[in-house]
Amino acid sequence: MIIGAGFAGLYMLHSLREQGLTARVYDTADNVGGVWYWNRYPGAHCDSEAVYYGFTFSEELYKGWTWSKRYAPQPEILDYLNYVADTLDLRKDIKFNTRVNTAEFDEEKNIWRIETSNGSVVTAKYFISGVGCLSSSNVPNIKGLNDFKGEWYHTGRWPHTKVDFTGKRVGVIGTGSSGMQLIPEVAKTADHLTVFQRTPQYTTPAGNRPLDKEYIDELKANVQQLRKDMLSSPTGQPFKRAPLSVLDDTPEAQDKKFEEAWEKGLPFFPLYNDILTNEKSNEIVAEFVRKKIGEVVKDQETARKLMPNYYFGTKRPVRDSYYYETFNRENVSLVDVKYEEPIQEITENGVRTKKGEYELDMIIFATGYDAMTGSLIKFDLIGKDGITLKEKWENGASVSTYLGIAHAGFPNFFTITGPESPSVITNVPTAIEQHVEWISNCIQYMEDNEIDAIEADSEAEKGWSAHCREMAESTLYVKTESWYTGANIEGKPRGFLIYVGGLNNYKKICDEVAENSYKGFSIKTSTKTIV
Ligand code: N01
Repeated sequence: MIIGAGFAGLYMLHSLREQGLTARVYDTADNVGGVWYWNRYPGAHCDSEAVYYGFTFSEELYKGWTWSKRYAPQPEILDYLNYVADTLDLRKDIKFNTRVNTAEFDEEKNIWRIETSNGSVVTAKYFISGVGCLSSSNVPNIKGLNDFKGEWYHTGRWPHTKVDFTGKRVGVIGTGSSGMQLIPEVAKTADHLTVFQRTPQYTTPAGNRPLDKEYIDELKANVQQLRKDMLSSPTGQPFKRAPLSVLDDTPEAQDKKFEEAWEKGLPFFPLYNDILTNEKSNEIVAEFVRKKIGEVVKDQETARKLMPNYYFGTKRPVRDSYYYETFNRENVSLVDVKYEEPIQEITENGVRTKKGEYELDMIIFATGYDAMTGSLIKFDLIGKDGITLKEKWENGASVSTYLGIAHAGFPNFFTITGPESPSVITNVPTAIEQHVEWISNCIQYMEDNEIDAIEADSEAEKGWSAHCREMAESTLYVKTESWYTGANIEGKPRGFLIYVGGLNNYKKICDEVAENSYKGFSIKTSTKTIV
């Protein structure tokens, strides 16, 4: 039993079926796609390069699909996932429009009993979450939203019908990846766009462009090599970081490299190896981007408001298409709701800040997600002794997992790209492939050895969580408030629930655990428990 019909759920279903098992996926949507089903806002793109943003486990599947652009727009990614579902004939085992309400482990029988929104109760030996890290939308609790007479939307729950901005006064709250992709699109047709910014973001140009046929053909001819390179890289993409500190270069050489990356739309991180670990190196990159904002944005007061003052890349770095340029348009204005005029309430007619009311016909919340844990504690997931995952994690205050895949107290339950795995700081489909294959192998091992239940040990879990924290502490990530640390959600306990040691190293650790007869797990057969 699998929840979620996005990248994770689709591959998990295929993989288990290939093993000869019976598997079902449940999803609340009426079609496949996961986040790419819900995130239909104008401008939505993936900022991982399209040629790497897909499955490589099957050469035929890879060769049968051709991406049109370097960074794929959302409709194309959704088409791709439909192509995957059709090619692998997955739909017959997916129940759409169905929410999992409760899942409870039966210790005597070693099965999961799952209740769904359509009233059915199903049982399964294995229960697998493919809900993703960013699927629980966050609409902030701002006083008065119910009184607003205009239209309002959240980017992560965008309607399937066209939303027309023409001639309207639109307000966008939030300037993360979603807001920065949406804002240039809204500005094209809105009468006026007001951007309510709490924290400015660093972004560098995406340089999106059509892909050459020769380039795609070459990748298709070498899928196995591509797959190897992606799985053996820290980020799940076949890039190498230059073995060089920013400080090893002269200011002229640094500037030349950054200028070239900016002009060509190349990512900054592969240029040096210490941008996220060395404060001085980071500040040089940050200052370069601030200088660029000052050059691109004509009104210097607006430019000043757009300049971030925290470590570059410690909030999820964004790649944009004409974001800063959009603030040169006559019909766009920027409101700083952090320092200058905090939002006080939403009124019938718009948004009231400390300085006054902004009349609006439409409000768009680009305010992100209760990330990493939100979707996993939204439903009643009840493990041994009647303890829910939410209780175990003390509502998020003490999240702890084994490898981000398994959970003490929750036998035969697995999370694909769960908290404390590399997940969101890698190319997610690659991380998903690694997880799905590890889980499939684990299940095969259980079936081959007539194992009834496998459960992470508390001590192994504690060790893994401590290791994750230690790795995170060695980076600058933990020094910035972001959704990575839970700071975007009011009242959410802080933590850093991502393994930052690289997908390549993480894969080695997971493989070693499996090779050592699932070290750190307790294994239960019908006759004995092996620790
Ligand atoms: O969400 P976010 P997102 N009042 O949390 C602001 C992935 N993604 O949907 O920074 C006012 O990043 C908040 O302010 P602050 C990607 O991993 C990928 O944009 O918390 N403002 C911030 O500016 C990404 O990182 C793609 O101070 C409020 C914004 O809302 C992740 O999804 C595309 C507020 C939220 O930014 C989430 O991105 C899109 C309030 N009460 C998304 N509450 C790709 O290209 C929040 N904010 C792959």
